[in-house]
Amino acid sequence: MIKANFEDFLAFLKDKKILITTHNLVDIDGLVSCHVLKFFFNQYFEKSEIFLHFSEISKSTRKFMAKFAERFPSFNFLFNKDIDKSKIDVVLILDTNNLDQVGFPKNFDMLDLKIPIVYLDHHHSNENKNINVNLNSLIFDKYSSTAEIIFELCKEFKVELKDPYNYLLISGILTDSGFFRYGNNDTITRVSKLLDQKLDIQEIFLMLNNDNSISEKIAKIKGIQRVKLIREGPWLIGVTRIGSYEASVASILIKVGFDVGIACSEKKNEYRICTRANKKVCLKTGLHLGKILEELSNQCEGRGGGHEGAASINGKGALANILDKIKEKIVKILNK
Ligand SMILES: [Mn+2]
Repeated sequence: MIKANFEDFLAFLKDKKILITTHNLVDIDGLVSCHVLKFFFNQYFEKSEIFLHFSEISKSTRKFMAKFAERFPSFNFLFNKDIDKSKIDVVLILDTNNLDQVGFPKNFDMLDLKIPIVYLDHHHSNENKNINVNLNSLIFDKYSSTAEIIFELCKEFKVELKDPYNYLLISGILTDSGFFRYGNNDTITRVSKLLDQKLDIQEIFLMLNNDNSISEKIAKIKGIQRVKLIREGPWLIGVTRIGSYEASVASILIKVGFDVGIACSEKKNEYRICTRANKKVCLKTGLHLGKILEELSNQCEGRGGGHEGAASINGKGALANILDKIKEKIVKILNK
């Protein structure tokens, strides 16, 4: 099944000028998938014209790139900043299937382009409201990373990967599978096959080790020192205040053992609140932090939203008011 999909995908792309890109705030899976796919096309197609574009690259991805460059100094992370849209036959979007999440090059308004769009992604695809979606898209939500789909493509069509590319794929798989936590047996098998080329997994762990700055470490420690515990039956909610790094602090609360973590900061007349919840509390109670914060942002001068287990809100005015409302809503859902 998947082989037939790959064949259609490649037949469609053959002899086309391809722009490869991924979602904004490029993560490691998006980055490595684009680079390895470009390499694959260059090997597989006799002649190919491949362009690569990234919008904003996330901070942790940039840290990874710097460490990777130390290990493989000759590896080239370059990409095309400005692209002449008249030179592109097809846009290939990796690691997302939502056009809203993609940052295109300047003057590249997808809405007025007739260029077909092909997705290669591992996220669940919602009802396709996107324009121009080509049927040869490869969207497999059983994979824990896009890098794994690229790995299968290289394996199936016997394109051999050199060390840097193997390192890249493993890094993408490890980060997106949460170091196998969200993966399955196939995830582990694929990484094992990639490691067969005598790669050292400890070296990759080090590259992926995201050292925090001293100020972020202090924010996390203070966040833990100041946390207030609210117990609602079997659920533990942690609420804390810090000066910055709200998102990291809210995440650390979950790691420590809270089911819901709320980290707030207040500067002058502005506040920012980041919330996190673990999978279990969301599944068992129907808690959706993104919906709660989006709803509240309509009632106050704020902007908020996010996913079920990770959401934030920024606004003006008194932090205490909005914080009480958030706690109230969460507690109500946990007690349902
Ligand atoms: Mn991904």
